[in-house]
Amino acid sequence: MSSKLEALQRWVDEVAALTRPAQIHWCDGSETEYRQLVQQMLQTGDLIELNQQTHPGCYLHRSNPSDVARVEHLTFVCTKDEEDAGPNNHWMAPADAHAKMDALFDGCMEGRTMYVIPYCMGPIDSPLARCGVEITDSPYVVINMRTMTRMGAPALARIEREGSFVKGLHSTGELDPERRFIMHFPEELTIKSYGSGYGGNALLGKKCHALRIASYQAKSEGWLAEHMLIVGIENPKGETHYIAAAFPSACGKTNLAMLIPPEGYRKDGWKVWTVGDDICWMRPGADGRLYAINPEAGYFGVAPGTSDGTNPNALSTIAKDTIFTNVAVTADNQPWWEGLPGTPVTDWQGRPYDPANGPAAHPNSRFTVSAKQCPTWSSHAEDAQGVPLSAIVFGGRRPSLVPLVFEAKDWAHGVLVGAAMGSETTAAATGAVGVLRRDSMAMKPFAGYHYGDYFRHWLSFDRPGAKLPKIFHVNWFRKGEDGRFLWPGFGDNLRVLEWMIQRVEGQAAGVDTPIGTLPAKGELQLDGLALDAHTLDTLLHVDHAGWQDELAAIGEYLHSFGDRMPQQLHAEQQRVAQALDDAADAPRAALAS
Ligand code: OXD
Ligand code: MN
Repeated sequence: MSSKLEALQRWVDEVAALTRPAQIHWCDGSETEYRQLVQQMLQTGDLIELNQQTHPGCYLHRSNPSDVARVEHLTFVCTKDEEDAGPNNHWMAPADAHAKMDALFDGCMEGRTMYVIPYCMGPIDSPLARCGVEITDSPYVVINMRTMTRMGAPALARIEREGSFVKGLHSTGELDPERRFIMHFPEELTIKSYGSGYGGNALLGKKCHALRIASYQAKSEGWLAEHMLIVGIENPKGETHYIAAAFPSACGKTNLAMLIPPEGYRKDGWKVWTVGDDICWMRPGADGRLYAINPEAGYFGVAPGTSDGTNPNALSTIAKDTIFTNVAVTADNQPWWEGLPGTPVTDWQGRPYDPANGPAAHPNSRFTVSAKQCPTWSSHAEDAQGVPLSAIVFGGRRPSLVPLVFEAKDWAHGVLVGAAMGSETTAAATGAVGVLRRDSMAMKPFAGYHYGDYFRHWLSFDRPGAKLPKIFHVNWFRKGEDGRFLWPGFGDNLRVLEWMIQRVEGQAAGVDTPIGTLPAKGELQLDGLALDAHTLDTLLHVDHAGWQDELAAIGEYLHSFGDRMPQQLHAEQQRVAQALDDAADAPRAALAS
C-alpha cells in the first residue's frame, strides 16, 4: 500500500476502533456490489421492490418519519475562530464538536457493517474535481452514493495519486432527533454526521462536501462551489450558451435544468442540454471565462410536482433504475406522488392512504437516479475542463415586488443581487414553510464560512482579463391579487433565457431602471402564450416605492454581517438606493421646472 493510502487506512482503523463494527467493507462501486446491497436491503425491509414491469430496477425506501429533511438547526460549521463561520452558520468549537460526536460514535456500529466509500465529486479526470471518503453504517447511503458520485476503484486510484481527500464519517445512530448533528470542520476537511439517514444529512458528498467544505476550499484555491444548476441552451444556429442558476431548495432547479422548449421553439430548432441540477463548481479558465462542472453524477430530486406537464424529461429519467424515498404507492405497486395521474393506496409511511393524514407522498420525497438517464443529458457534462458560462441567474419564490427578470448592471451589482436573494421557505428543510427569508445565492444553508468573506470572494473574480458571465435575477413565482401565479413557468421559462442570451450577444437593448435592465417592450418572445397586456405589465413593473423599502431591508441585512461585509457591497446597495431615490425625485423635479 502506498504511503498516501496508508493515511486513509490509518483513519479507517481509527474509526473502526471507535465505532467497533462487526465487519468492514471497502466499496468498489461495481454493479455486482450494488446488486448485492439491494438484495440485502430487500431482505431487511430497508428497500421495497416496486412494480418491475413498469419500473425495472426501481425500489422504495421509507425513512423514519422524524428523518425526512435537512436539519439546519443541527448543522454546524466548526472553525477554530467563531468569526470565520459567520452569523450565517451555527458554530461549535472544534474540540467540543469532536468530543460530542466521538461520544455518539463510540461503539455505534457494533454488530453492523462499516462501509468505506471512496468517491470523486466531478468527472474523474477533471482538474476541478475533488475526492472524498465517506465511512458509513448505512447501505442506503452506499447505494445512493454510487448513483450520486463517481464512487469506488477509480476514485481510490485518484486519492492514491493526490493524497488528499475529504474525510466524512456517518452513522444513522438511533435516528433520535435529540442525538442528531451534522458537523463540518472545514480547516480539517472533515465531516461528522450522526443520527440521520436523510440524503442531505447522510450522503456526505452532496451538501456537506460539495457545498460546505468545497466552498471553504474554493475560497483559498480561487474557485466557487455553488448551489446552482447548469444548463446548455442551443439556438437554431447550433450555438450553445451555458447558464448556471441558483435557486433555494425545492424551487424548480431540476425542472429548469431539464426544460422542454415550447412548441414554437422546438419547431425552430431550440434544444436544451442538462449538465447539472443542484451543484456547480466553477473557476476562471485561461481565456478569462468562468468554466463550470457538475460535481455530482446523479439527481436527488424532489418527487412531488414532477409530472408529464412539469418535467417529462425527469419522468422518463426515473422510469428505471431509481431509488425512491418516501413516495406513496399505487395498487399495482408503482411509485406515486401528488401531481401524477392514478391513485395512491399506501402513503409514504406505509399506511393505507387517508387524505386526513396529509399528502400521500411526503412533500420532500425524493428520487435518486443516474444523471446519464436523462434524455437531455449534455454530451459536455463530462468535459474535464467544464463548460464556459454565459450567464449566472439568481432567483427565488417572491410572490410580490420582484419582476420576472432583470439584469445586473455589472459583476459587483450582480453580487449584490445574489446577496439580496430572498425566497419563501419550502419542505426541503425542517421548519415553517412559506416564510420569506433571505437566502443569499441560495447558499444560506450551505456556505461553509462567513457570508461577508464569501461575498468578498465573489467580488474578487472581477479582475483584469476576466470575461465574466452576465448576472440576472428571475422570479417565476410572482402572484396576482387572486393568489395565482402570473407567469406559466416550466418550458416557457426559455423565453426569459432567450432574452438573456440576446443580452449576452448584444442583440437586445433592454430598458435601464434603477434596479437593473429589464426587457424592453416586444423583446420577450411571447408567441403562442396567452398572456394579457396587464399581466405582462405587472410582471415587468418596477414598483419604485416597494423597491426603496426592499433596498432599506437589504442594507440592514448586509449590516447584520458586521465588519467582514465588504465595503464595496455596501456601496453598491447605496448606489441602487440612491438611483431609486433619484427616480422618485425626477417627476417632482420635472413638475418644478
Ligand atoms: C437538495 C436541497 O436536496 O437543496 O438539493 O435540499
Ligand atoms: Mn439543493
